[in-house]
Amino acid sequence: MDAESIVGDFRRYFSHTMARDDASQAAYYVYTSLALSLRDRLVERWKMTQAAYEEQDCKRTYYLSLEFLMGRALGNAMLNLEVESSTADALGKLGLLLEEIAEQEHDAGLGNGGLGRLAACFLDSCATLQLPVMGYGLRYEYGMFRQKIENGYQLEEPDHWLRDGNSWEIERPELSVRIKFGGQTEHHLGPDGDRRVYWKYTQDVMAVPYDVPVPGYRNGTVNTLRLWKSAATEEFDLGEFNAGSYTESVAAKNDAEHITMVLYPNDASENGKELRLRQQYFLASASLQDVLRTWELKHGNDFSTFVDKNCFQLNDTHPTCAVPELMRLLMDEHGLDWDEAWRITRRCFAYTNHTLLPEALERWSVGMFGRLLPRLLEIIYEINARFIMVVEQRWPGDMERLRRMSIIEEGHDAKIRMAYLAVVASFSVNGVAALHSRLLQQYLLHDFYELWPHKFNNKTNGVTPRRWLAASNPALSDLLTRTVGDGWLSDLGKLRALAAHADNAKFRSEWCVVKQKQKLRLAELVQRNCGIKFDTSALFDIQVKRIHEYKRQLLNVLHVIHLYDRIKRGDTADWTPRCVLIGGKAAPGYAMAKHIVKLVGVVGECINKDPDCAGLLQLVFFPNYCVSAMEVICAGADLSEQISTAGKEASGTGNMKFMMNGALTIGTLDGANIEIREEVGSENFFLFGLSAEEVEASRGHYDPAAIIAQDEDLRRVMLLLGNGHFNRFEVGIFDPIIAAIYSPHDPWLTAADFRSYVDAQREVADAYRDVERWTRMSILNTAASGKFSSDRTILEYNSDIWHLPQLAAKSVKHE
Ligand code: 26Q
Repeated sequence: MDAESIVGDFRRYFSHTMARDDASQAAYYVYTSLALSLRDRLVERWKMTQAAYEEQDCKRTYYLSLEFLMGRALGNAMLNLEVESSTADALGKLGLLLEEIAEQEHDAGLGNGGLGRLAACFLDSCATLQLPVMGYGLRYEYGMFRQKIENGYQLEEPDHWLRDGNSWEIERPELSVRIKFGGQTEHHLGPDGDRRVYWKYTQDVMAVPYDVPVPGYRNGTVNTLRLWKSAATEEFDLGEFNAGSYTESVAAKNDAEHITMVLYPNDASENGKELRLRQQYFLASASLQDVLRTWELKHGNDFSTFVDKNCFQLNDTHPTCAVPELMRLLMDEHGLDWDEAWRITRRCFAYTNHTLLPEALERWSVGMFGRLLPRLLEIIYEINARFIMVVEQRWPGDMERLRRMSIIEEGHDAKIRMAYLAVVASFSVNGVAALHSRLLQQYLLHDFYELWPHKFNNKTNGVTPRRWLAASNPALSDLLTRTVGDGWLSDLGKLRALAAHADNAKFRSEWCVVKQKQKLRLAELVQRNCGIKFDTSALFDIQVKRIHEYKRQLLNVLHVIHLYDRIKRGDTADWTPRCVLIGGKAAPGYAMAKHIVKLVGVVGECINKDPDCAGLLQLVFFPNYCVSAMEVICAGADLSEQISTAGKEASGTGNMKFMMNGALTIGTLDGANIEIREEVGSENFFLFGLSAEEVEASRGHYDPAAIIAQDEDLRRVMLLLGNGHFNRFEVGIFDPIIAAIYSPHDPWLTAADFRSYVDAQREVADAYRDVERWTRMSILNTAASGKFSSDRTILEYNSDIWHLPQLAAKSVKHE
């Protein structure tokens, strides 16, 4: 672990494995050599950890997710191995800058946003808490697209992140499994009278696992993320096809390899694509076969203790094919009867819901599902038939309720309701923030809550302070350690002790120095990526997240236009200079989201080149927002925009990253904002907007035209938008946006919250001008952020749902 030995390995990898010399110091090879040197050090701990789990034969949880948004691994590995500063020094002596080397790594962008990043934070916490948890996901060849901006519009570019290789993964072809698609089922009566089902004439695909190490924080534990890649089976190359269909057979090989080719870049809806269902089943089947294969090695066909040793956490409904797949494997492959298989299944699965938006709920067409997965459809029908009997018993004769609760939505094109299937098959159902969990129980899943109240629980999200504080903000971390001592990084509640220092002027000035330093870093990033020089003495006002109407980037822009209007009117007494940064990706098929990106661009262009705005206001769209960008952004933010329509954002997790780094939040009573405000106190949070209940109550009598007519500021903003002030040469491009704001059916109530948003922003501006007050509030935000460590979240998952032992890997070493 000493720097000399790491650098020694590094030199050997560079000169021998990479076969480079000093003349070809292509930065990427330097990075790869360092990554391999560190990986070697993880591998030893990895083997130890797995041996410990094996030896203890402990219960394990499998986190099934279509997305793991891991970002970069190098900095994280160095932090966790505690070799960062010594290695940086040793490399420095070779004339190499660690920061520059680390920049070479491609983000592992295997996720859309919140749900995928949550999975990554959870893995980090599980390893740090020494919990035997393994992630199962897909090894997409192309991760989340790279966002380019051309003429203000988003262009998607494929992100071939594996092109230069991935030093962190280890291929395990010997653990490949076979996945079936298509074909048909045959039901046979065996000699002893029991029914056996055979799924035949299938087109099979191989699943090849790639393991990625997940190191815990300085504790010797290394857990595993296992990612599956699809590959053609041998048959495609050999027999089966006669000479004449050679090309077809090669094409079919291609089909197989397409399954894990690309991540679907939608963070809601765009339902019903067959390839997406293939991906979901591929993940579910490969992962379950993997678990059952290891089970068989030890226990043969004895499944009597299976539920005591295995738990599957479903990250939303995306991997819910695992439910009927486990039933199939237990019955058709292992000979269990229905009741035994069902008893096991419903005690192994736990389901996390991440959305209340009806358009984001997964429903698969029965027809398509049956063609692709005929055996699974039979099983789902049987699960539903038996479930319907339970409902019938609880509410005799209540046909309306039967229809409402059925897993199969009947109709001209019948659909499978995946959320209902997940609820029926799980022993635990959780939302991701207190409000969200309550709304699930009261509305979306109310019938199920009445039937099985004991299944329902809340697990408020969290984020890992290792990445989102220690790695992203070393200057702040140093100050925190100097102030509250060691130990806060694995027990974030310890940050509470900071509060006592908020009244200390010297401490506040140290705090400001750190923030200023991080704002400079962010300003440099903005300059590099956007060509605009931010004024680092201004308020850094930031909204980065997927572009979606419910997140209301539009409301943010309306406020910026209002500020611009004030400047143009000369209403600038007591002005607080502001730099507004908006970033995020739009789903490629989401036209309105793409209009919003364009709007940010043109309004920004108008403001940034207007001399009247100089020193007062800037607005920039940040292209290609991603994990590694957020590491710089969250450290440099003053103000965090969390302004979704109340009741729509399940939790949010960016809000937590900003808070930890000392940003103040302007936000609605939505998702985890409510808990953030509770923790920090209402006086340290800028609240505005309707509550979730008020949002619901407004349905049917929302009149935006009247609101706009009565609010002089909003009327002027809409005038600027409507008269083409920002789009002189592209007439009409914002008509859809204007129409949406004016629509009495606007589900996001943008106009309704404008006044209270602008008023809250006024309070923000006033507070920021009072440096001492602002700094106090900033310190108190970091001090109160302990609850939002994913360590707390994971400890709750473990004590309420998983019940895993915490295994100290190191102790095994000494035995
Ligand atoms: C569904 C069908 C077909 C293709 C894609 C999808 C799909 C993919 C990703 C649907 C949804 C997602 C991602 C959802 C998501 O990120 N939700 C967010 O989850 C966070 C973690 O719990 C919350 O903090 C956010 O509030 C929630 O929006």
